Amino acid sequence: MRVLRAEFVKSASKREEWPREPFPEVAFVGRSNVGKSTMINRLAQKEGLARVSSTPGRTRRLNFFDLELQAGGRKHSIRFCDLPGYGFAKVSKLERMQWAKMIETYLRERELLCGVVVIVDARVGPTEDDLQMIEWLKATERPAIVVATKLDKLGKAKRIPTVRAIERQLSLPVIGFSALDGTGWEAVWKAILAQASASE
Ligand SMILES: Nc1nc2c(ncn2[C@@H]2O[C@H](COP(=O)(O)OP(=O)(O)OP(=O)(O)O)[C@@H](O)[C@H]2O)c(=O)[nH]1
Ligand SMILES: [Mg+2]
Repeated sequence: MRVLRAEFVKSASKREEWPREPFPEVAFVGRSNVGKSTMINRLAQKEGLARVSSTPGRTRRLNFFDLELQAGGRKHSIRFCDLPGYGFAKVSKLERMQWAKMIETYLRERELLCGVVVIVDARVGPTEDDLQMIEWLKATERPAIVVATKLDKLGKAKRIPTVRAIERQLSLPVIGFSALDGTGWEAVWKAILAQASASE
């Protein structure tokens, strides 16, 4: 499995701005600062592709990326969508409602969307917002790929048991990931490709 190409396409807030080429699309959702943009950069093997910030709540629009992956003897075109994080306290209620609306409209109406990567912090486990997102995706029949990230911040002996505990809590498979050391890179890509292939 090899990434051949990864590039930023555009930022969008309104539906009219969503890219039109019919590539299978995968969205990345999760709490603000959980590591969505960093995960995209790591999967794409391209530092600085998606903007990473030490200030939470920086991603305020939908950011689209086009990738080409070599896997299983063929090339796959896949589009990523980096969504603004939820649960960030330091913004006004109005702004939070606008974000929620933007995310919900996208997740509900984006026809090319074939999977949603829900990212949780391995050290924290699923928050109330994460649980709501997972329930909501289930109700709208959007397939969720749950990934527990920042695994490198846990002691080695705690990593697998922590991922298993989150699986039990959610009754869903969970992939352990670290953008720092690359744990889970292949597993996340495999899950994404499986969703993309199922939608073809
Ligand atoms: N140690 C470690 N740090 C990580 C990992 N992933 C992300 N980070 C750090 O977490 C912080 C937030 O990462 P971002 O990728 O900007 O998070 P985000 O979810 O895109 O945040 P918003 O766009 O604000 O919603 C940055 O300081 C990253 O370097 C990881 O796997 N391990
Ligand atoms: Mg981000």
